[in-house]
Amino acid sequence: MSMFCFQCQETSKGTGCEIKGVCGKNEEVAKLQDLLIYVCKGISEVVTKGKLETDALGEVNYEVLKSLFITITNVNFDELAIERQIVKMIGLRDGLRNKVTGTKFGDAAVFTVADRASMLDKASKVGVLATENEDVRSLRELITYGLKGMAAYTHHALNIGKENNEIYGFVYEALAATLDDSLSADELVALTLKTGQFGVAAMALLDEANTSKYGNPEITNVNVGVRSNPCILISGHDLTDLEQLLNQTVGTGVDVYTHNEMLPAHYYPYFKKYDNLVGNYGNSWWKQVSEFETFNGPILFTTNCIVPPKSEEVRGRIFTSGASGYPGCLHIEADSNGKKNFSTVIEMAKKCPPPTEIETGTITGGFAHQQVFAIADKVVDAVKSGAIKKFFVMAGCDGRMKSREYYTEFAKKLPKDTVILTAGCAKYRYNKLSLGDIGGIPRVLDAGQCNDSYSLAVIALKLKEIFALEDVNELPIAYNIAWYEQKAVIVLLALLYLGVKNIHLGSTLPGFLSPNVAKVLVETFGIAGIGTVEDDIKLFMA
Ligand code: SF4
Ligand code: SF3
Repeated sequence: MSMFCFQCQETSKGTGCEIKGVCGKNEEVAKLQDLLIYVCKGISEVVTKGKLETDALGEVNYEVLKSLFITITNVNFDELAIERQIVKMIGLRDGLRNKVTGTKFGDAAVFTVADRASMLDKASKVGVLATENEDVRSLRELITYGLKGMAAYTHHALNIGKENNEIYGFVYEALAATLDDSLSADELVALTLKTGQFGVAAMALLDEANTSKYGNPEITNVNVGVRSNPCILISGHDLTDLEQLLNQTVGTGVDVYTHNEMLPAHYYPYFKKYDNLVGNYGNSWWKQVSEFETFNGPILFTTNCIVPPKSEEVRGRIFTSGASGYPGCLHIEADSNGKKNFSTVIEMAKKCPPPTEIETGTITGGFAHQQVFAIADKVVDAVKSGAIKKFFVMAGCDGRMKSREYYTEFAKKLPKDTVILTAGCAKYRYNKLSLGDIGGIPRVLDAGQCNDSYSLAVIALKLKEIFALEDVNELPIAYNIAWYEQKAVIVLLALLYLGVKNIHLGSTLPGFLSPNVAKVLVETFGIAGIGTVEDDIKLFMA
């Protein structure tokens, strides 16, 4: 076995990628990512044992978040960038460790590597399989993947200038705990739930950051057709990159289109002032293989999901920023003030043909908490009158597996008196269907990006209050969630922490859940997989 990774839903055979990632990640990248996680654990050990105050750790906080983010599925395939990050993190770790005296540290806090070869050698000893007990391994990875998702959201909030030191403190505490052999399985289960608690805090922080800067999302029809100007496609989740790109393209004659998880940017009042923010091009991430060919212009990835480009022509048009990276693609670094210079992207756009139209029409979204509260009376009346029988939370991720067709079928076959609440790229499986509305309330309410699943939780808690219920599980809301990468893991843990039971998770259950850990999730939280569309609808509607 040359590598081992089982962090995402598409892991090979449902058990683990061992030669090359289904995502395209090669052995070197996989191993370097393992080592990057290990050095973050070492830093966490130094911070926790040394009782270092997180509010004095500015750069370290930022780089730990970025390192975790780099290792999320489809974020960064660039060996050199990851190698450089490892070197940087070892330097930061050693700097911190030198401040702590009289404490004995474990290997993660002290190991050294001289070059790429020694990094790869070290990585093969500290990856996922270094933990022999499969239940402990499963819990450690579940926590680590939750932390990766949390780090991504916290990183976005930090880019907007919002921080929460308690989140940093928890990240260090939890990462350090994954090295601690004295912890029992029960203690790790408790830490898993605590990860969910901080997941809620991270999503709330990002929600506050986004809405305080860009306003509250509002009902919006987003154009999916094209204009005839040269153009740039921006993908991923980072709204600050979009803001900077729009400011730099104003008046240049270059149009900007959103892609995949950047679609919800259109819902924010702030972005409506840009005439050259034209619409959304294409569908969810995995369709980029053909859609980037017809887009014709440069593509900027601010985060996941990157699919390795098939042609040199397309690769030459891809740019990355933030935690993302791809070998041979220009990475746009921020300066010390967080400013990014996108002039190379804009100049390339001017020389490219306009996009080829692949569809026309609009998609509707913008149903984050504030917008839903604004129509709350209507929603509550519809529930009371029986016009709406049930809500289905179908948030999460999309993926390329055939089994994902389930979600399109499910949406199509749901009874007409039901409403889908969605967030994340999972929505592309049904957001272009004509599912109609119930008394003016669209049957698909899109809150936004995957982190905006937070809005769906806020809405559920508000409904619980309005209907004066004891328990959030008494609401007519069913949860049929699609997961793919680690942000969906933190969303899931957050929902569990909020007390949501009987979540169905698909299209397959995580390969990193050992039979015993899966049993705990089933028995304690009623977690289940998916079945056939007909059976599941019957079950949910019962
Ligand atoms: Fe495999 Fe997913 Fe890991 Fe990629 S991220 S190597 S597809 S488990
Ligand atoms: Fe999608 Fe990659 Fe998860 Fe933010 S962008 S939800 S998969």
